[in-house]
Amino acid sequence: MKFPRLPHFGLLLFAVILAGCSKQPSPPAGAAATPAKIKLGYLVKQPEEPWFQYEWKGADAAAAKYGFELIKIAVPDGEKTLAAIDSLAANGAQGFVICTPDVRLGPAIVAKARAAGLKVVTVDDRFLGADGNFLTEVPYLGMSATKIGRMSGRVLADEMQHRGWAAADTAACIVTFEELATCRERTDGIIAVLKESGFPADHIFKTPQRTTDIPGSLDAANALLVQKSGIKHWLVAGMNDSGTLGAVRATEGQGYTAANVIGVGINGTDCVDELRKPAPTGFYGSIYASAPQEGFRTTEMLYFWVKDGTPPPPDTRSDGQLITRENFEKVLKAEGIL
Ligand code: FCA
Repeated sequence: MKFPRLPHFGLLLFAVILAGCSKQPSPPAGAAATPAKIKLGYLVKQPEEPWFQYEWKGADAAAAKYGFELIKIAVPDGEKTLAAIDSLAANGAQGFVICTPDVRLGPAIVAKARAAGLKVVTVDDRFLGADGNFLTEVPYLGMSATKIGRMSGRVLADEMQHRGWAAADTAACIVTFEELATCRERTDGIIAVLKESGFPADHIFKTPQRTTDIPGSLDAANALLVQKSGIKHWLVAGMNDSGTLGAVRATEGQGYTAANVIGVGINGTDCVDELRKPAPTGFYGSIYASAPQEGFRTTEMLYFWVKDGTPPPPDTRSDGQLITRENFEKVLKAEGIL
C-alpha cells in the first residue's frame, strides 16, 4: 500500500507545530509533575535570645537537607502570634513549630491553626488547656527539665564541696519563673539535689523573676541579696543562662567576687560571652542542651508529618551536658555554635 508522501509529511509537520503550540503555556518539562515546595513556619517568643537563634539555625539546616521553605517569625505576644498564623496560611504554609509567648494561648493557637489547615508542633514551652493541664494532643519537644535542673544542682553541690565551703555561711539564690512548667521543673530539680546533698533547706532561697531576661533576674536576685546579710558564699542558679547571669551580676553589685560565687546556668547558648571573659566570674558553667538539634528535629518531624502524614511522637525530650570555661569551646564547636 502506497501513501502519498507530501500530505503525510504535511500532517506530521502540522502535528509537531500543534504539539509545540500546546506546550507553550506549560512550565518546563518535568516541572508540571513536581509538587509545590513544602513551607513550614518557626515561631519563637524571644528572638533576641541566642537559644532561639540557634533553634532557627538548626531548623535552617533541616530546610536545606529536606528542601522545604522555612518561614521564621518572632512572636513576642499573643497578637503577633495569631497574626503570624494568618500570614503563614496566606503564604501557603502547611504547618509550624512554635515556642509560644504564653502557654495559655495554646487552645486559641490550635483552633486557628486547625481552621487554616496548619499542623502544629510545640517546642520548649508546652501549651496548657483551659483546665491548666498540658494539651497532650499537640506534639511537643523540649528539655528533660527535671533532669537538667538536677544536673545543675549537682554541679553546684560538687563545686561547693570542691571549694571546701561550709554550709553555715553559704546560701543558695535560686531565681524562679514558676508560671512555666519547664522552668519550674528545672528549678525544683536544682533545689531537690541541693537538699539531697545535705545542703540546709533553710539556706535555699527562691526569688521570682518577673521577666525572663537578665534585667528580670538581676532585679529578682537583688531583692533577695539586700535582705540577706552575713552570707559569705552564694550558690546561684536559675531556669536558664539569663536567669543565672542576672543573679551573678546582682552578687557583683553586692560586692561578692568570683571566688565567693558559684553560678550555674541552663541552655549553654546564652553564656558564651561570659565564659569567654579573660578573668573568671561567678558564672561557673551551664547545662548545655542543644538548641540547634531541637530546631532541626522539630522541623524534621513536622516535615514528615506534612509530607507523608506520619505524626510526630507526642513527647520528645533533649538531654544536657555541663559546659565550663574549660570545655565550652570544644562542645560548642562540635555543635556548630562556635
Ligand atoms: C524556655 C526558656 C528558654 C529555653 C527554653 C528551652 O523557653 O525561656 O530560655 O531555656 O525554655
